[in-house]
Amino acid sequence: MHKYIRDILADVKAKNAGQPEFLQAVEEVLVSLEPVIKANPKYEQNAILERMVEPERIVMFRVPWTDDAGKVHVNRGYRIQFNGAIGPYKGGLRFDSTVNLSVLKFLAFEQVFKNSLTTLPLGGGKGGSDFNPKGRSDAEVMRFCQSFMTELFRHIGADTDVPAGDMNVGGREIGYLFGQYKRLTNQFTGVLTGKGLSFGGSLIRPEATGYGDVYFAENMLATRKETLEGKVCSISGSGNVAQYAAEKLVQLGAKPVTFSDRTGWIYVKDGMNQAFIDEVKNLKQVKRGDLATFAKNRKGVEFHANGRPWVVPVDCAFPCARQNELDGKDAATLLKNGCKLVGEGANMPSTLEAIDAFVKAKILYSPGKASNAGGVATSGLEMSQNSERLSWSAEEVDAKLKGIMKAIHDNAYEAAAKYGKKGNYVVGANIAGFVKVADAMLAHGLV
Ligand code: NDP
Ligand code: 2IT
Repeated sequence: MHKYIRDILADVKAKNAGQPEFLQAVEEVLVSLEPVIKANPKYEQNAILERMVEPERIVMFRVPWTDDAGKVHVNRGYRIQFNGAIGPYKGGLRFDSTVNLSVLKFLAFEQVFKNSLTTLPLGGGKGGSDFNPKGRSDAEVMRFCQSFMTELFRHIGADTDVPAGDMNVGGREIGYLFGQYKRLTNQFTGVLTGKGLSFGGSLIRPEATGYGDVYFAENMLATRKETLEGKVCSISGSGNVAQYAAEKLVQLGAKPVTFSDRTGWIYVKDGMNQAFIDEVKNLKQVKRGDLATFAKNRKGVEFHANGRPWVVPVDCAFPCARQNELDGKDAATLLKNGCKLVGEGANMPSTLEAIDAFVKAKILYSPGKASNAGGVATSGLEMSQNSERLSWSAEEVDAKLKGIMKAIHDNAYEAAAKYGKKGNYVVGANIAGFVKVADAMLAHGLV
């Protein structure tokens, strides 16, 4: 390993002990930057890596709120403004009991490279809270969101930092957050994306991450003169990204056979159709229910309380739930069963060991920061529409999304080929994302 990279990694480990997710994300990126660091001494001379692994700013705050019984709760809120070299900070908010500084720092770090890949002028950020909306009433979620925004509003803005949704933050939460921002500032601006259509949201934003993930897979398959037609596909998760990945797969003639959630996973041997996916959308978006209950007495649907969907033999796998949900053992099972493509919809769903196995096996493997970038890219399109006070048709947005996913694919493919790693999308995505941000930082001087 190049000495500069080795030294920075050691330094990051020493300074961020106790942040395993963040260290994992940094290691994955830094190790793959070796060829570009070697070829360009200017990055080391200007301490670009030292600056890139240090967030520009982290805000942590108290979020007090009352439940429906009048009991007071206190959660912790965060916003990490990681790198603003190429645009306003941009990235989602995650509400989940598993949220901590390590998880949000890994997500914000990944977001910097992802947003650079989108071809749009977006810096990287992430935020959220250890609050879990599951099992809470709408009124409780509203009071939490209002309290959260009462601190967050002073740190964000349409040209400063533009949050959006992530795990457990969807249209309902964005609506409450937007309402409180508007009330506090008396301004109607594009300060959040993923908004409702009646107040500045973009058509196709809810679909964009899942659709984009599948468009990216199509582009990868095209390099081997293949298509998705007839391919059996497993999907993990059953939330926003998973639902629309399944929908696009069905539209393109593939056969999605699994979904998962916190209660377990389902296997639909004959493949899902649109009506089935609509039922899952209703289950998750409206009823806020679980797959265990949903699968009960349902013909053609097997429910498994234990294990993961990766045991099912498939042509393609789409991890769309959470970080580290696919480990070395799962990767070996997928490969043994003939899986030819893994297209990450979630952020960092594969462990370093799993990534290594996919790269070694030379299957088509796309890291989340490339293949799930369609969500934030469409958030960028929402920001453009808000700025020009116009809204584009679904066809227009979808066409732009498709074009962006192809551009991300081609840029990553070419960057890998340029450095002798043809077909390695990990190296390609990291290098293509890195160079644009690094060069902007050099141009800005030491800031
Ligand atoms: P949702 O909250 O809509 O869905 C998350 C899904 O993952 C749910 O089905 C959830 O189960 C499941 N899940 C979460 N934690 C666990 C766990 N510990 N064990 C088993 N299942 C779990 O989130 P999104 O679909 O928005 O996000 C999914 C992933 O995609 C995340 O990694 C996110 O960062 C990433 N992503 C999202 C983007 C977006 O635009 N939304 C953009 C790019 C990446 P349950 O239903 O039981 O809660
Ligand atoms: O991880 C992600 O890219 C997101 N959660 C979407 C961020 C956004 O600003 O749309």
